[in-house]
Amino acid sequence: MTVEFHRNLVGGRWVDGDRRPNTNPARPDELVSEYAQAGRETTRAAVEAARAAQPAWARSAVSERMALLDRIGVAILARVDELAVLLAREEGKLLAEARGEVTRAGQTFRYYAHQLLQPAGEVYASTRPDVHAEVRRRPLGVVGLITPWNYPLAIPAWKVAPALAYGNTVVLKPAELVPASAGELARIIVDAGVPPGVFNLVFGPGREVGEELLTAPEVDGISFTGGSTTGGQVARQCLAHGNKRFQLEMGGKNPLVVLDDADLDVAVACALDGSFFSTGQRCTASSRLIVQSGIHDRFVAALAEATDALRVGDPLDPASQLGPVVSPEQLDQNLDYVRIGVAEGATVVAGAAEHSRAAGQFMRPTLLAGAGNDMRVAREEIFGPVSCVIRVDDPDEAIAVANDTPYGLSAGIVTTSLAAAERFKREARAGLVTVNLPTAGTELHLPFGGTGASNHGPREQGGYARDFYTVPVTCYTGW
Ligand code: TXE
Repeated sequence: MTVEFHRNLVGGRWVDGDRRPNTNPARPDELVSEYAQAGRETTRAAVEAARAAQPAWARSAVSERMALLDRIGVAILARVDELAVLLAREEGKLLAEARGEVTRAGQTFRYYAHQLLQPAGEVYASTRPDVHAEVRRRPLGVVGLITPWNYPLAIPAWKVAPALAYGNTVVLKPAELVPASAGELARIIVDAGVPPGVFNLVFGPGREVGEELLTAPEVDGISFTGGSTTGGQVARQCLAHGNKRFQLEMGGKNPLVVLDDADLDVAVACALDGSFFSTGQRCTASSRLIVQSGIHDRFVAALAEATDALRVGDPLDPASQLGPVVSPEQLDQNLDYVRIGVAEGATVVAGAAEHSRAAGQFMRPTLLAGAGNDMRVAREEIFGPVSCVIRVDDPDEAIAVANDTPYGLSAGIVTTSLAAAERFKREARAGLVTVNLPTAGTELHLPFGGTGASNHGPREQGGYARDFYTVPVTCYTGW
């Protein structure tokens, strides 16, 4: 396979930098691609190019922006198979999941092309005679988009597409672990005819390249997805440097409640998917399984059996059900958490308490039973294939435990009671609530985001994305 070299994109030019390798987590010796790391200077040049291009892009015809976004979406959809293999090789998710992600990215661009035909503002009755009152939207301006490694194409797509649609210019900084998907996206955007400077791409570490975006006076807003600690740093920098608008999508410690009246098969299927699919590397993963005592033992036995039956292997092998952990550091973190859980009194009922180095970055999905909600494994985001079971006595306790977390992204319940489901939708403190479905799995036209430590700022995705990427302007006209 040819090894592509991805460069930074600055003002329509491909810009070199220190050459860095991008490896395959399933086979760490295999080079997937190389990329040019940007320094502060290249990042500044990207910001300046975005600033220079912004006024003309904001004035461009809606038909021009629609056509560009549609061409980008069509180009992504035409290359689903090829881009999915690349994504699976650099991030480690299963080929089927990677195909789904690439398809989602293409559809997202097409969706925002059509969103531009939605009403662009609101007209109000004025309380004064001979006055016309309206609310218009103008673009936020130059936006810095900082993205994590777990959705290398979908997350950049759901930030870049609305940003461009609503007349902003963009500097995208993807995570260092997944440069190839972002590099291919940039090529597609250029080939689709984006004007120079409207879309820019810079590769490199958060501490250097990311911080340059946070501190640059020409940047009006930052949309960030990543860990909560990093999110806090992003917020502080944005406030200190020009009071930039910021939007943070961060971690989760998502509960899945299983009540005594649940269908056992549905409960096990939801827990298995939510806890372990995508190697547990989803911010919407179910990492706390809160199970009522009447169904508890049957549930744990059935889930442990299903967990042990999962086939962990190369993402390109269609027989695999779980790919590798994304990096050696993330693997160490996951294994540490298993040890911490056991030391705190939980029991490993599926998966391996010990990990063999011969397994490389492949980790058995691990289920911890007998956990308490005050244990570190129940409070901190692990971001790997590790889930814990917490036993509760009744629905009141289940909801109290579900809500006892600093996070609030996603929360699920498995029940056959309509009343219990309705109560959960009302009382669960989360931005996403699921009933008889895994806590992960969302749709592109609906808002996505959480509460508490999971989120700051307006929702992403769907029509709600406009709230971040535009500024409402209230206009009064008299005559
Ligand atoms: O995330 P980071 P990482 C969680 C998960 C994981 C942990 C670390 O728990 O174990 O975060 O993963 C950029 N200024 N999530 O290291 O560090 C960074 O380069 C500006 C949850 O990938 O938060 C990358 O592009 N930018 C999450 C992006 O921020 C900075 C998904 C995210 O990096 C920066 C991924 C700085 N000071 C990880 N430091 C989710 N919930 O979706 C880093 N970056």
